[in-house]
This record gives sequence, C-alpha cells and structure tokens, in this order.
Amino acid sequence: MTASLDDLALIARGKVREMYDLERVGEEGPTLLMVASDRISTYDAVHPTPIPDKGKVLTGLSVFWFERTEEIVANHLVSTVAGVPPEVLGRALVVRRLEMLPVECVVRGYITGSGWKDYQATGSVSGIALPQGLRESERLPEPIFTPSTKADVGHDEAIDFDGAVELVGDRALMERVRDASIELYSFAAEHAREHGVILADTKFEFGLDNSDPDAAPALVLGDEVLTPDSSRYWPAEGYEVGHSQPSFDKQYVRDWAAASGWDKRPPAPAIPDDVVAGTRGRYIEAYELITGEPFQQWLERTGA
Ligand code: Q0Z
Repeated sequence: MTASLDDLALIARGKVREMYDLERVGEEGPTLLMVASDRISTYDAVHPTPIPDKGKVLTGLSVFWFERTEEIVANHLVSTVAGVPPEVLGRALVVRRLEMLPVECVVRGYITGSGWKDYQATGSVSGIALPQGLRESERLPEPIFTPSTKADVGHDEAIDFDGAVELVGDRALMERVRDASIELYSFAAEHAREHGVILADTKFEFGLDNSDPDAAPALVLGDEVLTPDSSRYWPAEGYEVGHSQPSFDKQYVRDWAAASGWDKRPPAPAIPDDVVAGTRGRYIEAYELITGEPFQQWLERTGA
C-alpha cells in the first residue's frame, strides 16, 4: 500500500523541491521520497507562477542519467513508481537514504558564471590555474573540479580541493568523488553535444550508504543529476565565445523579467501565460533532445 503525500514527514524543503521520509525500510535500508515541483526560480527568487510539467521533466532527466551512469558510480535511485504516492507520480523518486558529504561537487567544462568572475580576478578557479587569455564562455582545455561549501542560507562558497578534503575528512574518498564527478560530466557533456546541447557545467552531490553494518560505507551519487536546475545547458546553435550564453530552459523568463523592469530582488513577479508556455516547451524540448524519446513516454512509464 502506497502512502499519500499528506501522511509523510517533510524532512527538507528547497526552493523548488521537497524531501519526505518514507517509513518503509526495504531491502536497501531506509528510503526517502524526493519530489520535484513545477516552481521556477530566476536570479535566486522563486516566481509565484508554476511551469506545468517542469517537475516531471527534471525527474525524467535525472532518471535518464542515473540509468546511464551506473557503471561510473552507484546512485541512490530505488524506484520511479513503487512507493511513489499517486499525486506525485512522474515527479518523485524513491531514493536510498545516504549520509551526504558536506560539499557541492561542481564540474566546469566552460568558463562562465562565478568561474568566469574568479578567473578574471585571479587567473584561477578553486585553486586551479587556467591558461591566460580565456574569453567568456570558452571551452576549457579539460573539465575542472571546483567544489563549494553547502550553505544553509545564501550562496555556496568556492573552496579548493584541499578545502573539500578538510570538510570531508578523507583525502582518498575526496579523490574518488573528484574523479567520479569529472567522469560523469565528461560522459554527459559528450552525449549532450551529440544531441545539439552544450553542458557548460554541473553540480553533483554524493553520500555514503551505511545501510550494511558489515560492509564498508559505499560512495553513492545522490540528489538530482544533470538536470537544467543543477546544470547550465546551452543551445549549441548560436554558441559563441566572448559573451554570456542564453540558458536553454530559463532564457524566456529572464528576457521577459529584464524587459519588465523587475529589479531582480524578491518577491519575483508572476510570469505571463505566453512566457510560461514558451518555457514549458523549452523544458520538454530539452527532455526530448537529451533522451531521444517523446516526453509522453516518461509520463506513460510512470503512470503520471
Ligand atoms: C538531499 C534536498 C530536496 C531539499 C538531503 N539520498 C539522500 N539521503 C539523504 N539526504 C539527501 C539525499 Cl538525496 C538529501 N538534499 C537536498 C533535496 C529538497 C533538499 F529534494 N538534502
């Protein structure tokens, strides 16, 4: 018997997602329910207007990547249907409960965002010296691992690799996390590029599975993976170095917000219907380009 969402204990709430405790302890130990909403944020503020199907697109994309990266590293996905309350089918996952590592594992293949700011100021990012003369949005000679702290409120703070080792308390483990992060990014960026999309950078979160008291804790990939909310995806068409690139998914909202005169401080304004529709179309287009299947198939597979 599957519980209703109302019967579950909310254990964490993000800007656009919720995490619930699933009482049921199965074969794989304690589990959680990770629920993606249709909420959208721009400039760190959540708009009052949802984007229909956004939560389902992001959940389907996470599953696509979890299923294709199991050989690189184990992940926390347990089920997309069994144990998922009917009202959140298609936008929720049953996941193994992990002991999360206290670092955000950012990998960058292109120089943009805070990495571009740091590079302009210092010539390096997270303690990694980069070639001189890079231009904004340029592809890096190789992907770099640029960890950050997990701030409860406000912005994550960039740290170097030794800072991440200190937070995690285990250098050998942190080396495995870095190597897995770079392999995951490289795999996904190559796949995306073959489908007309540039994966500029992304963020992973790892944890340890302690559910077997007789085994060593296993390193497991958690959270959402390689979604437009945890990554920068750019359309390959029109990509050009020397300036910032439009976001694959959020550019309609950002362009509208800029023209609306909103000063980018909370509260974020309601989004007009045509911008909602265009943005929903971009999310579905991203799903279909990256996975190569109609979004409808995700809805059907999950009974959404
Ligand atoms: C993920 C987050 C969300 C708010 C905790 N497998 C796991 N085991 C233990 N903890 C987590 C996970 Cl994924 C975990 N977050 C981030 C997700 C809503 C915060 F859906 N926090």
